[in-house]
Amino acid sequence: MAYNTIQTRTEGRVGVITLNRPEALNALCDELTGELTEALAQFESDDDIGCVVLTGSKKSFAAGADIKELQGRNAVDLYLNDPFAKSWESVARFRKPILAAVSGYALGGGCEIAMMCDFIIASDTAKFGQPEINLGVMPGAGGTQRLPRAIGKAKAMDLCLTGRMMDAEEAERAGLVARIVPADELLEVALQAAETIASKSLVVAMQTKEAINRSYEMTLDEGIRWERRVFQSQFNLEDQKEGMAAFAEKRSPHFKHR
Ligand code: DAK
Repeated sequence: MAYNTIQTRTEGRVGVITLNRPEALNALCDELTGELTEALAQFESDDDIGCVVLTGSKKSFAAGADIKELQGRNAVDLYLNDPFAKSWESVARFRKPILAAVSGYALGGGCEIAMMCDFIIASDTAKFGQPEINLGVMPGAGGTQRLPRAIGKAKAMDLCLTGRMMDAEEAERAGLVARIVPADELLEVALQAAETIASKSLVVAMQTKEAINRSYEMTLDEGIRWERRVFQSQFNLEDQKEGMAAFAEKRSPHFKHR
């Protein structure tokens, strides 16, 4: 499929989506978020894909929503049409595992989209921030909600109120990113992680992702009860029989994703 603002490819069971608007540091214009939504839908419905990597360029993962497009919008238009809900949230709603491989700027909506992914692998050049306050608005795609859950109230307040950027080391210390790697190795490491995930049972990987995400929505008691029910149901999977048999027979498992 040919896109104007993103590129897609597959590497084995991994789908790679590269944001590609270098002239605007991958600012998230409507066309880009529309294409991203379409690409995610394709990968979600493709049985041969077990994990997706979302990445940008060396200089910028995404420098936020496209400010030049945004500036003409008004509150009634945004409220009635709620344009971003349909496209941006396709990342948060994506059911298969999805990693963000972030190099350079992940600002505003760029940081928010990275946080919608299951985890972030950052290059040592990555810079995260929610600078919307400099534009006279606040984060609008989850920044005030996902950021404090990821890094705690103090740092989330600091970033959202001052608009300052946080480098990769600070982001890792704060718990926003899972790993930091040298910029030249970012894609390779992200692909390795994605290939590892894609080699597991897709059903179990999706249920694991769902369970961890549910932990943000449920009490501990309800979450643990829900986890147990899903765990029990996994003993109906061919992949559970195969995984445990393979261990006992000292061989690698061959999962069928059922
Ligand atoms: N939008 C549009 N163009 C952008 C852009 C952006 N966010 N960021 C950079 N560009 C463009 C620049 O205008 C410039 O274009 P030309 O002037 O060459 O035509 C080109 O990319 C290169 O940028 P710079 O010349 O500025 O490059 P520098 O290296 O000097 O600076 C920078 C890099 C990342 C520090 C700087 O570009 C910058 O501060 N960019 C803006 C970062 C920012 O404020 N991001 C937050 C955007 S607001 C919503 C939900 C969510 C949102 C909105 C609504 N709803 C639910 C309704 C999200 C809002 C945001 O993300």
